[in-house]
Amino acid sequence: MGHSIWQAMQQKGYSRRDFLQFCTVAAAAAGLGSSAVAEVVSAFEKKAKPAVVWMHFQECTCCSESFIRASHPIVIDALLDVMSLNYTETLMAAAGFQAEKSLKDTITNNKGKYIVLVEGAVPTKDGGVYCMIGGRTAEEILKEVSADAAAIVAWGSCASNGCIQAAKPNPTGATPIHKLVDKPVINVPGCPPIADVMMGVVTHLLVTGQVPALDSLGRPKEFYGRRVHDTCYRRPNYDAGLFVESFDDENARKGFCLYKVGCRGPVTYNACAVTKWNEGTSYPIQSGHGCIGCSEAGFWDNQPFYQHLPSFPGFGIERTADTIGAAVGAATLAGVAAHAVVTNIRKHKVIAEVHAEEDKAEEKEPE
Ligand code: FSX
Ligand code: SF4
Ligand code: F3S
Repeated sequence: MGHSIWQAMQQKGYSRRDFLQFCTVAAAAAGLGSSAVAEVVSAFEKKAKPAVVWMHFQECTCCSESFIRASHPIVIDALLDVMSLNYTETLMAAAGFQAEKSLKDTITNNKGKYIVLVEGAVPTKDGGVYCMIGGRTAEEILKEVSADAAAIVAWGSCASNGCIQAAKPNPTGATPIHKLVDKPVINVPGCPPIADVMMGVVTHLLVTGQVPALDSLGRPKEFYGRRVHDTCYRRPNYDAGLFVESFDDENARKGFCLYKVGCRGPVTYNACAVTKWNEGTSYPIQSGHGCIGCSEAGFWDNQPFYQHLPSFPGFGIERTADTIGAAVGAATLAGVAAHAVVTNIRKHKVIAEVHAEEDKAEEKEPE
């Protein structure tokens, strides 16, 4: 402690240019405009490295794997340095008593100032025996590290809503962390969460020293304010009633909407269609697979994944979608259609024409 973020970066051999680049990306990731860069530079020149502990409970470590693959390696590198990541089972060099001491020292010497990042759910059945570290239960450790934390972040669906561990019949009593600590928790769901979203959340905490705006489920609004469906590039197909009926059919080849083969985009709040994965390369739907709703609570229990579920909990658009699909298929619609349906049919026609053109072009192409 004592070092500013800029000093810490200098010690690591970063140039002033690297530092400024880091500040620019950090400002953007934190949801601040470019006018805030100077402010961020000034803050990072003065701000002491915040102490951070990163806990691992019932999980697969993909959240960590995701985090270290954010689009800006320099930011992740710098973040891992500037955060003073004092305890994380998977990345730290220390082991055994030395590691436990580091955790204890961090939370006692930085009361009210340190950040807790939690990966994984916490088992509460049978005295918590299903996840123990250093002879203590995950629940005991979580409560201890959370008591004097400045902020608590739940990484991934496991920590946010229980995920696969909590799937029926939830044999270990896996519980999301917000149910176990009596403080607000920033939930960053997704199995795993998107690297750039994780980076954005951590950066926001570092830059502003404040919790980002959250929705009623404790999720940062900036990233979880819209459904995958709202920003999906296949949405015009959905609106036009153009659906994939089974994988590998002609419609799948044409990139139609995956709703009928199980896509949960309409009930899933996540930034996948905007931020995308692997440095903005793609996301499940873009690679031909419907969204399985991995950022929504209880998604493992809402199976089968490849079936479009009329009884899907809270699914308000189901009827609309089916009506559109049926309407487009019917030839006798003229005159009775509402404006929306007319629009959809018009879109359907345009898209059908485009595809007919494509088919013609393909036919003409020499073998
Ligand atoms: Fe859970 Fe993290 Fe799923 Fe894994 O570790 S959100 S199991 S992909 O990623 O906690
Ligand atoms: Fe995209 Fe799925 Fe919505 Fe279709 S149902 S538009 S594939 S999110
Ligand atoms: Fe998960 Fe759906 Fe995104 S499955 S990764 S929320 S597209």
